[in-house]
Amino acid sequence: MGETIAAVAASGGAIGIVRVSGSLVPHIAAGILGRIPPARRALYAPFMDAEGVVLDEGIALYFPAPHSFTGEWVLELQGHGSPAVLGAILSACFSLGARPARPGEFSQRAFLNDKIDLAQAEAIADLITSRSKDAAQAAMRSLHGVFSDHVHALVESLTLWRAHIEAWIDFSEDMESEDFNEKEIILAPLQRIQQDISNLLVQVQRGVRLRNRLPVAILGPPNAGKSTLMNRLAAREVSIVSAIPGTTRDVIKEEVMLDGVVLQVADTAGLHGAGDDIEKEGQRRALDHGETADLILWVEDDAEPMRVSEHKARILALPEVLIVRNKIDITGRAPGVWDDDGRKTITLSACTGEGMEYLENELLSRSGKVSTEGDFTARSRHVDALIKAEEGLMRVGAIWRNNRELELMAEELLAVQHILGEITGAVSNEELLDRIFSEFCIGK
Ligand SMILES: Nc1nc2c(ncn2[C@@H]2O[C@H](COP(=O)(O)OP(=O)(O)O)[C@@H](O)[C@H]2O)c(=O)[nH]1
Ligand SMILES: [Mg+2]
Repeated sequence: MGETIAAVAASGGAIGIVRVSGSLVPHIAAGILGRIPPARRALYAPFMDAEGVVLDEGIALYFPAPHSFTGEWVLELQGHGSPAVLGAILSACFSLGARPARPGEFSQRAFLNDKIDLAQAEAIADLITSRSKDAAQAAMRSLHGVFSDHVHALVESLTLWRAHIEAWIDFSEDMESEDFNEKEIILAPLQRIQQDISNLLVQVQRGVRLRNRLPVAILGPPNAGKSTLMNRLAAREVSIVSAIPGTTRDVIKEEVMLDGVVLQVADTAGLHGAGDDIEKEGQRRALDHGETADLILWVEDDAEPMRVSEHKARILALPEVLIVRNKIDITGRAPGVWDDDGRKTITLSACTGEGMEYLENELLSRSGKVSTEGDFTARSRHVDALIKAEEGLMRVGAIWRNNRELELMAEELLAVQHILGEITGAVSNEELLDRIFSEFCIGK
């Protein structure tokens, strides 16, 4: 801290931006622009190096501390997008005392200066990498503190409850008296907070999925039409389609956009247990992929119901499997969603596209797109924290039931508060911060 940092924050387009933050900004602005720009106003000016050579001309924006993104003095120089031009402007900043910014360092400073909390800083990264409008909107809501507000509310209820419990510690002998209303003091708050955490957990898990793009694996016997289905979903020829079994060997992945939701679809080698070494390796990868996917589409050839794979039982035992009976253009079966022995089954033709809407609707509802209104992005570290908080509260309940130790309960509650505090960064350590910000891009 204290050092002034500079980085190219945008390049590759018509316009590029060099961003500088720190106490040397007035000095650097004077050096490059020949004057101190007005605060928060666009100034059109030449950008010069130390020798007075004009490197570029563009717009300078000057934000005196603390009214800036980082809370420090900030200068943004918008020049032409050439990496060479931007590199020269950046070098001029370095020669005036700035040093290169590390990934996410601007956001990290904004966090350290209390401009944003940790969940909001993460939302910035999510917004930058968002691939769909829904994901972007959800990231915006996190950035505006929707998620953080939920966490603050939880921490507040916990604090209040703990204070209440602590007030009784010195009077624990009175716990047998009439004054001590067990339901009001212990059971009701416990239940309410547990409910709040589990509600938030559901939202957060949806937020993680929105950010992560749902991994979907297409599996099934050879020649069932897996690659044809992949190409239909991707709306382009991603995989080779052929009547020769064993065509697909590697796992082929493609991002598929469906109504604002991004899926990561993987087409895999047909599973039949035989084949040469390459095919066998392909099948091993297919099975591995199935095990890590959030959803499996098990594709079968409706015209050849007998061609089932020995791996079918193993795949169907996995938690999220949709059966797709393909090639109904041959069998004449109607397209639709069916309940086949308690298994959701979709009949369609990947070739003609008939019935694809049933599959797409199913994919959308499983990707968490029920209503994204009010959703926010979140990360698995937030899910982990909420699960730990749930466990902590379970321990609190157990302590009460087993030995009514108020002091132990208060201690456990404090630990839960700390766990939740890690989400917003109210409680943080250097290692956690480094891990989070190092995933950001430079200049952010
Ligand atoms: N009639 C018909 N043929 C299909 C359909 N889907 C795939 N096929 C054909 O089935 C064969 C195998 O398709 P492919 O997608 O390569 O199967 P994969 O081995 O499961 O990837 C190819 O000749 C495709 O043209 C379909 O819906 N209807
Ligand atoms: Mg294939």
